[in-house]
Amino acid sequence: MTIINKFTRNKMKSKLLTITLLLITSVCFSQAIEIRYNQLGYFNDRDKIISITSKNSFSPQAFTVLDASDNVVLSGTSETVNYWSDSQEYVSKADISSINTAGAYKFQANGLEVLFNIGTDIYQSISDASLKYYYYNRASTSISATYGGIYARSMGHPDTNVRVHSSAASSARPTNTIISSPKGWYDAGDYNKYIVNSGISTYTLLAAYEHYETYYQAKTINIPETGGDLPDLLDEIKWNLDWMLTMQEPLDGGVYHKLTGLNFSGRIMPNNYNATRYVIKKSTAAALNFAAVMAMASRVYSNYETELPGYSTALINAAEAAYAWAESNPNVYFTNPAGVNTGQYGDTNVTDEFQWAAVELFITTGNTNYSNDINLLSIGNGTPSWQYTDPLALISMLYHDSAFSSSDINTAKNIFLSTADALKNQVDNSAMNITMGTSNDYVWGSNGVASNQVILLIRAYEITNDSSYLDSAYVAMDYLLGRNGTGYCYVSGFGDISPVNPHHRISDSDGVTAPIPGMLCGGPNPGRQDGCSGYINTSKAGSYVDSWCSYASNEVTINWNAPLAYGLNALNFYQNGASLSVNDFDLSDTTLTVYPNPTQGEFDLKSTRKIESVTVYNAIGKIVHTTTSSHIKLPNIQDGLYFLRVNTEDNRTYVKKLLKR
Ligand code: G3I
Ligand code: 9MR
Repeated sequence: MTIINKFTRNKMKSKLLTITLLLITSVCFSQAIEIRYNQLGYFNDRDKIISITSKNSFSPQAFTVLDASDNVVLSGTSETVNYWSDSQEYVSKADISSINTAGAYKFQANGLEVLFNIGTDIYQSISDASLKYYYYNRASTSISATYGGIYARSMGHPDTNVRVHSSAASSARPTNTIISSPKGWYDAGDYNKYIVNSGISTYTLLAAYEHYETYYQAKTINIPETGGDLPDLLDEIKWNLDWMLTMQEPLDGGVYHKLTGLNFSGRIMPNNYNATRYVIKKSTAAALNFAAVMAMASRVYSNYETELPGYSTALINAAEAAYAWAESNPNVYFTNPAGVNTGQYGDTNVTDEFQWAAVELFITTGNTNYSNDINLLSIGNGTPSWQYTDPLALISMLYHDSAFSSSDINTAKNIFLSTADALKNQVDNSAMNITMGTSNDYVWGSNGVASNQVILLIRAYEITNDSSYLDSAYVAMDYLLGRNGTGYCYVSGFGDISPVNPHHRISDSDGVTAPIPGMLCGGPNPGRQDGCSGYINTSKAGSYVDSWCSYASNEVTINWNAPLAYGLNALNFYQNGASLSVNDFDLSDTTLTVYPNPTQGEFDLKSTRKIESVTVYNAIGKIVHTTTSSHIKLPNIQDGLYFLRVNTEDNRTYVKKLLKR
């Protein structure tokens, strides 16, 4: 009896132990599984991927998607589990692309639930915020509550009293000469201004404008210049161009590498920073970045000669002088002079900067001196960065293809597409379905890499018309917004979990709990050069920590936000009016007239050709009306800018601007 009792007790004990173990295992197991998703949501009629991840291998998971009324709209099982070495995790894909009705949804798997949206406007406010960041990062101005809300602050750095550092001295400007070098954007979390990094950042924003002009003509971001003569984005870019222009020494055309104090400042607001600031040493890289950006800006602002008389000419003159300086000083590589400890942005290979500047100068001037300097064989593929600008040359060439011979364009296309193809393949076939990981992508500022890869896919779509590139670009953007190795949406103020302690001095010291929204943090960086504690893990895609301490993974900069802004706005544009491509515009056509224009809603089209159909688009490219009549009544459309696409019987297409007010 005793034995039986003992036996029974032991049996019960072991049963209890088994149940406990099972429970522990299942709890651990369920906790070990995570759902990684685009926390901003998914677009109607685009691919929608949710990734189920775990440190341990697991079986494909049953999942359910419910709508806002808890009706099951989709249930299924996730796909084959694959190992993703970059985050040292196992991943299984849940494809929910078949849901195409806008609304709020729940995704459930393994006892977990996440909420997400589907719609057409999911990137509306984040795309605005990604641009507004530049306003918040302006030097030499206060931010008023009208434009900055709770982020209003006093003016920092007038920069009207800047000294020429001994490393930058010339006979015309000896050491300690005082020059004025106001405006510009602070580079990042620090308060310094660096020409090289301004180069790619300003290029990327100018490219966004050049490639999607109609979209940006209508985009307002509530800055002091809003409502003025220029589109907001061009006003914002001009704030930085005006500063860059002051960095050129007028006599010789050389360009100072940076404007900084001798050291990084403490954790203070910009108006409390009183250290002397210097322009420091000219460099070839600075001259060439400057030349490329000024040349490009000259052609973009040439459309605003009435509003800014002489500006475009001043820009191209500055570009040519800087290029000439670089040709005479081809290998002045920048390193910090003794006693200067701010960011270096050093580069000992400027072949790519030369090519980029030559391309931009040739496109703008048509001068064969510049095309003679273009050597396509020296231009490489890959993802652009502040240090590697060949891809920028390719992007500009391929956009302005008519300026080049068809054989050069073919060569450029092949180089460019070799990268885009690798990225597309990575989206299709990597365990996580993202672009990252084809080369050394997890560097300081890896989120800048991921954002630039989205641009490459978008441009590949534009130059080939192959929509599979665009499809990949939409999926690739998920990485920055939550479907990644950490589960963070890396843009401050957006998503369910996003950086709250970015290495951004203003956000750190302004007394407002929430960081300035719309800032993309640097992202995973296994180099972990800041030595901070708290990194999520040490894997390539997991080396991230949301702490002030971590300038190597959690700083924000103008060169990472620019490709984010380009990508978000471009994807927004394609979603809401893909058929309106800027290449379609012929605003100069005079055989077609629209009157009255501005209109109150009723207007006529007159043409020497027979009009077959008319499509009316709003400013973001969304169709608001189609008709075959040339007398159009739209009294109920909102005031603002519209575009009319007019097809004539002889198969011509014209696009006209229309202002309703
Ligand atoms: O050039 C080498 C390359 O040859 C080598 O293969 C590779 C191996 O990792 O390293 C390359 O150098 C890296 C360099 O960036 C160029 O990519 C360094 O390791 C890396 O530490 C360096 O990081 C830069 C960082 O400053 C430190 O200099 C970042 O790209 C750059 O974005 C960052 O910029 C700072 C500014 O200095 C100051 N303002 C804030 C800004 C953002 O944190
Ligand atoms: O704050 C600085 C950041 O903007 C730079 O990107 C980073 C790397 O150059 O350096 C940061 O400053 C740190 C300095 O290098 C070392 N001491 C701590 C500083 C941050 O608090």
